[in-house]
Amino acid sequence: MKLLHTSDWHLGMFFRGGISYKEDQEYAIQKICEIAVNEKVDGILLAGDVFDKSIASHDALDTYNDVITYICAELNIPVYMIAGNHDGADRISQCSELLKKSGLFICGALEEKPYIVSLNDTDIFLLPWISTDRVKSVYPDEADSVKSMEDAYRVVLDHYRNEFKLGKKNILVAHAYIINGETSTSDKAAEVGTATMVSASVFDGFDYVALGHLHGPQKINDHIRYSGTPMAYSFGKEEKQEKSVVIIDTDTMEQKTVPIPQFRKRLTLKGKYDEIYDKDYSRDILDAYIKLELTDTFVTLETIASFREKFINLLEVSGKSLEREDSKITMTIEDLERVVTNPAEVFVRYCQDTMSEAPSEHLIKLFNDAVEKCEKEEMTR
Ligand SMILES: [Mn+2]
Repeated sequence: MKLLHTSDWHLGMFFRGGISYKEDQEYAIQKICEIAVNEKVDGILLAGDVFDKSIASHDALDTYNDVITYICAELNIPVYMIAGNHDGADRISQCSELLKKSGLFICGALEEKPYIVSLNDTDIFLLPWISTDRVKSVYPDEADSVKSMEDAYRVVLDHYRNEFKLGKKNILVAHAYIINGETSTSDKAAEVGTATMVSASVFDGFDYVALGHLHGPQKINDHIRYSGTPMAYSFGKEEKQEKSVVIIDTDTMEQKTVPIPQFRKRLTLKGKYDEIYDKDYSRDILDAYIKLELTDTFVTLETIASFREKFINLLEVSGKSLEREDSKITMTIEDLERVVTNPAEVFVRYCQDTMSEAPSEHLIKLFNDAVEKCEKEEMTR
């Protein structure tokens, strides 16, 4: 039997309130479906953070509905899914008993009875994101021994391991932060703190552990992998990661990764203003999610506005700061859009840019009064 492991779709994610990744996500997930078909997999393991927010947006639900229905009903490939720390555990598991009949297996919150789907030669164990509090309340008799996340995983997984059957392969789908796992900028916002770290040994005994949580694809040991996100969600390390899924053959327990083609590139361009502005770039770079690092230029709203004409998906610009000679500042498209609708902020930026000084409260008040007066005159005209 063959299984495909993916995670951290983060449906509904936006770039800091601005640009939606819907188009990119749908493209990447479509590619994952193509890989599933080409590889003739018998199931898809979706290891949490399906959504970006616990109360998923309309757009996110829209994509989820289309994609999951397509996989389960059109492709006839079952999906084995758990809630990650970003998902609303109770929300995503609505009607989960009913949905099993359609090939959608969802484990929302931890329950006392381990969630197991028994297939021919393989048992799939679903373990959602857990907290120490949840584990204490589900297993009150063992609450005293749960002092850390590590303890919590040991308690829960001992219950799971008690269900191992002779001659069966045991595959676990979980959402956890393993010590020494490599983080990316986009999962820093997630609950990646030392308090939630666990050692790889808590998963001992399972033939394969399909993990979600960290966004870079990585192999922890022969039995444990993070599939990573379907697309890059941050600059830096993630630009260089080749996003992929893992294909697991349960007969041989062989694993291989298959790259996921991307709708847009994501990259950082570093150099002098003129060099970057005058250079001819290929279409895929002009369309890419871009971060500019200008080495010789002050970052102003004008800088962003002018480069945005060249790079339509420019997200961030960093360069020299007017306020402090020795430091760098980074501005985002969101900053630009916010100031367009807030005249006082444009005024403050203007003073900073031209006079190297922020205006006083008094000056800002005078400016706001003047704007208000103009707006009134405009209305009575
Ligand atoms: Mn995540």
